[in-house]
Amino acid sequence: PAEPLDPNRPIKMKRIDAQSTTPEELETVLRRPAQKTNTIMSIVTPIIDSVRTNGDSALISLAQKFDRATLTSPVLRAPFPDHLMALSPETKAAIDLSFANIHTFHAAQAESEPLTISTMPGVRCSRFVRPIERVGLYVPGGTAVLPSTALMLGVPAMVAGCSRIVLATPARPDGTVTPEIVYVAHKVGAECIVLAGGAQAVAAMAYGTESVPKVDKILGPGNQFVTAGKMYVSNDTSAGVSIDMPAGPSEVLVIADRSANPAFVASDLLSQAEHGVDSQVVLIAVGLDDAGLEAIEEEVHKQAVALPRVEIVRGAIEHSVTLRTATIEEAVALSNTYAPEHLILQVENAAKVVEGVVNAGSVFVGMWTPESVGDYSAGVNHSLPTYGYARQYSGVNLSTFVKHITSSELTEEGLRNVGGAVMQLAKVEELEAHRRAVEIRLEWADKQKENA
Ligand code: HSO
Ligand code: ZN
Repeated sequence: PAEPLDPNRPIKMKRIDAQSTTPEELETVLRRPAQKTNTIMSIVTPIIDSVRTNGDSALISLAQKFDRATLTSPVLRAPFPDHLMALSPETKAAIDLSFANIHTFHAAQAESEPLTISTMPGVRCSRFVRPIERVGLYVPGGTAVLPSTALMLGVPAMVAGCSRIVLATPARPDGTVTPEIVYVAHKVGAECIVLAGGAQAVAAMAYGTESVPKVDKILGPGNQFVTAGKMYVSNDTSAGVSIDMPAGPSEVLVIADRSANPAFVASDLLSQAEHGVDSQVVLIAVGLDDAGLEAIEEEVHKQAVALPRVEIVRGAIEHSVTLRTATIEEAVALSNTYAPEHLILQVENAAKVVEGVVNAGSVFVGMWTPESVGDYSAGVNHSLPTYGYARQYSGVNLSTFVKHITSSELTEEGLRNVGGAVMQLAKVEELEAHRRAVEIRLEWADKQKENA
């Protein structure tokens, strides 16, 4: 039998010297664990099928099975009764302040004027914005309640002008939802809360049920079942639904130099580690000697053992790593390779270092900026690309909730200016009707002139 683990064993990150390590080895160290999507898909598919065929009654029995929640209806509809969103004044004030900051930052992202330009005389091209009409926002349940995620998805949807906002979150065993989430749903103008988690929530919003409205886009983080569900429905053309981005476990990469306060560095690493045992935590120590590293390691252990979620932290820290580099340039290059969801810069001239950042979801600049402020209240969004997808995806922002539509408007002069090129290319593609659509107009115009 395995020996019981010593609860006092050190909570310590693995150390690696970047300079004495080959780039290939470094890549292996920084590689995220593989996601086993196939087995998950085989669990998720029957769940989605059952929601499609049996609608509300499937949601009710799945809530019983997975959330141990007894529901009479799978939907809580607005206006939400006051007693379901009763909060302490402190919590209400905190949500209100965060709501205001997130609102301000996302409203500032609006493109107020359509973009219009003449590419040639008489050829006017425009691009304008319209909200995605119906959006479904998934707020995970699980080991923590996350009203902040409801804010991060709901506020930009509201600012974008989405006409129907549907929120989904698993119910508690008594069939209710955390009052904080109900309050946020109320503030962002959600029309209902779907009392479902996992792939069943995704399926309900993708296809609609008797009481769940079908949506056009599904957003929000979640476990592997939620992620697999989102992948499934976004690949099903009969659902006609898109998703925000692929999701993986949450991550942070902290770059710290000798100027950093070891206690601050440790606190940032731990805030990420407490999210889940699968959280990815990376520290890049720039120019730190052994004593400097030990100071951070001591803080990590000391602060970790005092945390309520110490066992989750222990799990995350066990597969986390510290890389030591000589220069900030090396550190930034490694970070760009890893493409972290969150990048924290506790270094001298941190603002200057940001200029070198190419791949990251969101950057936290300088000693006064813990990730927590962005997670909750600063105004930036916390729904960000993980798993290296910061290389090609943006975090949730205002444009996540809109489409760009283009328009062109030509005058006769405009058609004369581009018509030749259009007709020539149509000829090359042997699409005669395309060519004629121009020619017929120009001939008609010529005739008008002759008759004048
Ligand atoms: N750091 C998480 C978001 C979060 N933190 C929610 C606290 N609550 C992923 O970006
Ligand atoms: Zn967080």
